[in-house]
Amino acid sequence: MKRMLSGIKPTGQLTLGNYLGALRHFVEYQDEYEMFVFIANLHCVTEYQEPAQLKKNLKDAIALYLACGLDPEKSVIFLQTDVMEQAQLGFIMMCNTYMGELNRMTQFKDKCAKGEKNITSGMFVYPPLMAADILCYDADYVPVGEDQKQHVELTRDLAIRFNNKYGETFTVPEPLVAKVGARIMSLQDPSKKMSKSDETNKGCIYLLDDLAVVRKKIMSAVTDMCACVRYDKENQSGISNLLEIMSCITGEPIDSICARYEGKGYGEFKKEVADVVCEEIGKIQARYKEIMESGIIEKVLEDGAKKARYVAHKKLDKVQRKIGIEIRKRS
Ligand code: ATP
Ligand code: LTN
Repeated sequence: MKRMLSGIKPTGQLTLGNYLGALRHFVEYQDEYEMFVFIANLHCVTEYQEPAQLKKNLKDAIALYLACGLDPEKSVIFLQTDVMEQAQLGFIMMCNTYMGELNRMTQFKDKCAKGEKNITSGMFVYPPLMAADILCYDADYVPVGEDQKQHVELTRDLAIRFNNKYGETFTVPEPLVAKVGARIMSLQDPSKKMSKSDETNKGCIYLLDDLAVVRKKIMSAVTDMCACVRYDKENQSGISNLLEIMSCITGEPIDSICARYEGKGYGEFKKEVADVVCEEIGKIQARYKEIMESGIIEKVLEDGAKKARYVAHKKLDKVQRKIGIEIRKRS
């Protein structure tokens, strides 16, 4: 069975973008692949997070993983910091990554271009840690949203470089980016990705938003003057985004939705999008509540960490022997 791995970094509450671009696919794939899914809590602290809030976000994220349908019987679900091997391999990967490569990472370049002050060195070396997360488990595939593809591509380069230098060690992973829903845009500024760190909050739907708030955000989503429900990302980016959201959730092809709305107004269309999104999120929230009350989260994480550690430990041992920094086998 091929192996798949992915992670989410809950620096805020999980969003509809995280769900449609990533989480939903983890659930779909868990029957077909050996699935490893974790919370990237080390990646979270590359920027300051208020500790109590971060702790809450981490727990909510695990509960949402389960509420969206990840099944601990089928998938290994764990916290990045519960498997120290990942951070240790992360350092070794940093030693095999060139500064020039990290300078070219879009996420880092965007931060510099925005003139962000005090970018940490942890942020700069974020990609080799992500590479270690993936390579520790010999993942064949990494399902991610569009914005993370470049990091997985760097991981491939690092794996190939290491294999060439030290002999066959790592599986070279492939990014899996869905055709629809890989980049859900902000409802207020459809030229930007829907992001947890949205300052206004109005353009981003959080999975734990009150349903009345979700409806309001969709009804006030930015559209255009064309008065025609059409998929045209260039000229009608707001409507195209809503079409993608609806198609992702219902499975109805975008063309067919457009055909149903011929001659009809945006109000009616938005109302259906709001109904569809509220129904989907409502189901997730009901399960989230049950999970939070059940107290199963700690047990899921403990079991997940055990299984993940077993795999990562063996891989790190192999790497350390290959590069010559280990004399005796670790127990
Ligand atoms: P931020 O929004 O603060 O930039 P993020 O949501 O991109 O953070 P993660 O939570 O780690 O960061 O992302 C988890 C997964 O969700 C990644 O695979 C990412 O590509 C995907 N993802 C995030 N936002 C979107 C979006 N708007 N549309 C589709 N996929 C997304
Ligand atoms: N960088 C990713 C989160 C992440 C990840 C990973 C995703 C950390 N390690 C390994 C896939 C595989 C993000 O910001 N979304």
